[in-house]
Amino acid sequence: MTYLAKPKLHHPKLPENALGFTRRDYEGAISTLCAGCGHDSISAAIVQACFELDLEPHRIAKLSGIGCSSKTPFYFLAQSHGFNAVHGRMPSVLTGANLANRDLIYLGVSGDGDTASIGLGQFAHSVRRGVNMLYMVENNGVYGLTKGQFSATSDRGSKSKKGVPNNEQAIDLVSLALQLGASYVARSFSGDKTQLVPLIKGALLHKGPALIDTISPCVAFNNHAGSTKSFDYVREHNESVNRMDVIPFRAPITADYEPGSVELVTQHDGSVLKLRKVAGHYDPSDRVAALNYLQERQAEGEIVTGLLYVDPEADDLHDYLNTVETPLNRLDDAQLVPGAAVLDKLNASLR
Ligand SMILES: Cc1ncc(C[n+]2csc(CCOP(=O)(O)OP(=O)(O)O)c2C)c(N)n1
Ligand code: SF4
Ligand SMILES: [Mg+2]
Repeated sequence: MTYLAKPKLHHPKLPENALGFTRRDYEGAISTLCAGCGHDSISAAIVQACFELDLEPHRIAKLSGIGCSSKTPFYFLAQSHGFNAVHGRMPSVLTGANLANRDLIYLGVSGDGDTASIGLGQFAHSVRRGVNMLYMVENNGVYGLTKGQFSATSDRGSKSKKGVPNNEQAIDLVSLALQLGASYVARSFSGDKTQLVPLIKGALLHKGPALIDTISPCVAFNNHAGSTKSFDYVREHNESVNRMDVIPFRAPITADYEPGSVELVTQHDGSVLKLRKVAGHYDPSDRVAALNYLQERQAEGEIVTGLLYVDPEADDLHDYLNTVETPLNRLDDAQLVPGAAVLDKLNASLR
């Protein structure tokens, strides 16, 4: 694939993070997506989140499938590991990479077609297996790359650009991820960077399968009146349950809030999710209540956004498999092939 590299020059006064990197060091090539595409805003949010978290780019692995959304990893984190898989097959490649090297931060980027149509099985199994990752869906309700066919997340009754209604039931990826056992589940909107950046930061620091379903309007094929994934429709129906700040483990927590109005969730690495409640008494620690709430609000035509569920104590695939702390790709031959005596002992223990 050809792409245009961004010029390396930047303003000398551009802020640096704790590693001495500027935001530019987290960027990628110049985007070739349509001007105004929601996916570009998500790329910008990922750049900002990684810059603010002081992440070392070589510690991140970004993987994707096929689609306009899956092209976006070319446009951020140019210094990170990357793999562009086959349509709908990103989750299994990510699972394999994660098993081989548990030390990297895994960022899977996908589209609604890539995830909810051809890749539905792969998505489901990666989540239920507990793969430690941020699975980012850039959800526009259409197959953008192949010119705007309805995808499986397109709402029933939503109209195509030419006025044809979608009669099929939509798959709600947030509800699905909750049912499958995801331990960090959020929905956001590409047009709301203030909400999206902290959600990405929290998910990157989370241990376990994290899903962010980000509604990301396709300006070429799904941004008209009659679409439920257009900028106007999402702005009008967006109901945020909370607003989040992320406090990395080394930063002190300042009490600049009224008691009871903010909930602090400490994650396994010591980072703190500071949740400012917006909608009544929404409780992001209750999986069943989250599912019910989503169904109720959806029936009222609302699009619920925010951090919908988090289990800060979640285990991941490596815990389930009881793998060693050392990444498997760093074990030497003697550790990988312990010999006949060890095998005999193991067999004897199973008799
Ligand atoms: C096996 C296979 N089947 C079909 C296609 C054609 N195809 C390419 S992208 C795409 C859909 C992309 O939709 P989505 O994942 O929602 O991404 P978007 O372009 O909307 O961001 C399809 C059907 C393909 N590349 N490979
Ligand atoms: S076709 Fe749609 S999804 Fe693809 S780049 Fe253009 S606006 Fe974005
Ligand atoms: Mg799509």
